[in-house]
Amino acid sequence: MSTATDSRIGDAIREVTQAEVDHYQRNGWTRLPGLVKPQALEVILARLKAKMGQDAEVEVASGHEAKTARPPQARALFNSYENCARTDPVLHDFAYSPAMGRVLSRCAGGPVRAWGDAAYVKMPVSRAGGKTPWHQDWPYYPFDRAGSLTVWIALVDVPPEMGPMRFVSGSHLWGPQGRVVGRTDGKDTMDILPQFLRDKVEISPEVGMKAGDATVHDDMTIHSAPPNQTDKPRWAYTMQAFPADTLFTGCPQRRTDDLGLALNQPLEHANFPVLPT
Ligand SMILES: O=C(O)CCC(=O)C(=O)O
Repeated sequence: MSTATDSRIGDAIREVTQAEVDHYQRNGWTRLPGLVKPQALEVILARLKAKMGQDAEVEVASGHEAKTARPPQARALFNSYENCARTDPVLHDFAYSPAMGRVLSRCAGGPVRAWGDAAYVKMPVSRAGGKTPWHQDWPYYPFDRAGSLTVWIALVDVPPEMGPMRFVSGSHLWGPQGRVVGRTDGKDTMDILPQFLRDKVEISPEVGMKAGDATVHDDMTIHSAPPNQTDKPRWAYTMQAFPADTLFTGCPQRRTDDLGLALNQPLEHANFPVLPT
């Protein structure tokens, strides 16, 4: 499907350091400056723009998710292109490369299965873009244990005014704190946290990112992003994974609904391969 030249795109991802892994495991997030080399960013951005348009004006979904629309509250946060790698061989070689597998499995502390990739483009406030509310990712997933994680790669420079993500350090150890998407009262995770946890909240500094810089966060870590106050879309590419031996809980989820997964068994399905390392 892909050529030898294409498959080298994964080589553009550097190794994580032990200090970065330690920071991730202690805080539930870490920064990975210069994770992806510029040449690969250009290729990725060009392939996303070919589908979404130069200004990300078109939303795209591939694979299983294409059957179900994203909830309106989620659509307000970004214009997205879900599961790009399922149909794009070059993006597949990037997201499912051993180098990407090593980043995710070293942070997770063991083998991981792919959950999926996506482009998330936060539109400027002037084009109806909003903030990303404080939330956890994990409460939406059909996993019997914690440990799923996300690598978030800036495809363009993301200065503070463009809305880089912020994390609540240590909150990956606080357990699930509720589902925010779907609430109708406008409250987010920070609003509904019990007071004893709110007293412990320590928010990561708001640091601008250069194109190619990345963060990794545990999907239990509470995180958010301010609105994009610039006049340019904030292009980001994400890849998610979860511990390979996680068992399926049967919780409804558009990514797993109707796949025929067996309750209380590993998510052994072509959509969720164990990532090579
Ligand atoms: O890009 C953002 O503003 C937030 C992304 C996010 O919540 C995630 O990748 O889990």
